[in-house]
Amino acid sequence: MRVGLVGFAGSGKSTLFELLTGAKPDPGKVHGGQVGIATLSDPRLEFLAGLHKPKKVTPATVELLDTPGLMPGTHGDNPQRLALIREGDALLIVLGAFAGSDPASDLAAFRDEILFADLGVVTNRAERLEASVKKPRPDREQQLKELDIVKRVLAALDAGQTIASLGLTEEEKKPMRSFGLLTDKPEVVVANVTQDQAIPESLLAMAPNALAIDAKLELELAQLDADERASFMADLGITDLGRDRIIRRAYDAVGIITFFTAGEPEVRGWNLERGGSAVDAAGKIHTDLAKGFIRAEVTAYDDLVRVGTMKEAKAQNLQRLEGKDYVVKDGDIVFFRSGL
Ligand SMILES: Nc1nc2c(ncn2[C@@H]2O[C@H](COP(=O)(O)OP(=O)(O)O)[C@@H](O)[C@H]2O)c(=O)[nH]1
Ligand SMILES: [Mg+2]
Repeated sequence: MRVGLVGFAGSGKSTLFELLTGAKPDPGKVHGGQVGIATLSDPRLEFLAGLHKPKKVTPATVELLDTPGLMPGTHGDNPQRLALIREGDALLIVLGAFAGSDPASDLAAFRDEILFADLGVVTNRAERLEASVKKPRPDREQQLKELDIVKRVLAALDAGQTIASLGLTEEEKKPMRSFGLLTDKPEVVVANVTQDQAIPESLLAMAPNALAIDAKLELELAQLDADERASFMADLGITDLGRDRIIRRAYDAVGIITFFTAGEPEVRGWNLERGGSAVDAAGKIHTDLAKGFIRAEVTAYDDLVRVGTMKEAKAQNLQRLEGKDYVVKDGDIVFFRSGL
């Protein structure tokens, strides 16, 4: 799972990148996109670690890509700059909401830029297909079908609508998947505010789920030791931090859930696409585990917390044996039985 930090230059992307990943932004790397790893802090992992006392605790992670950001004004080379994030699963749009910036108009301008960039890509594809279907060829039927969809997408983009808003099926989107269309990606909107500032109403009108963070202040807090941090937070009246909320929201936007494996060597959180099966989950750990899949022993996290121990969960028949097609739920603790 990869999430691109995007927005205009100077909005606070690199500050947020450092806060979320702990990696120093490297000006030499940002041009090609700097990758960092953010961990999902999860109280469930701590509970499981308390039970199993493992040698190692490994949280689920997400890859973040810091980008140079767009230049304000008319398009310019923004479509090329945006090409960096075509492979991402979601856009984390960072809007400056400090020092007189206007995050609502920046969001409008940003959305305009991604529409424009997609329009370029899709127009190209439409032109190629138009030329191609004039000739007799074995996949002409297929191409006609694709052209039909591409034309619908073009009409939507022309009218200022995103591809996501069209509600196309996965099957319909398939031929366009390799283009990494930006207006088809889920968005997480973050207003980079100064301290106690609220998100402007004008921004909430456009992005009701926008999150606020003071990236610079939180980065400064993150660099303090725990005691100092607690006392600064008390002085400033800060009760919770934006960092975890943003990572959690990125997971939800992409549609990723967490399942756990728990034992003495390691307690670990894993990412799985929502709706994924037990055998999909096994494949996240190792291809052999999926190939040799026999059964999954599954305990729901809430059941475990209620009864207190794995042993008790087993005694109360809360440890279920599930087959390949079982749809894994967020929080499931899974032990895979494999024949390989
Ligand atoms: N006042 C204020 N300045 C910030 C904040 N966040 C970032 N900055 C400053 O804005 C400038 C640009 O930040 P940076 O993270 O490099 O932006 P980027 O171009 O989007 O990567 C830097 O000088 C930051 O110190 C903030 O929350 N408040
Ligand atoms: Mg930067």
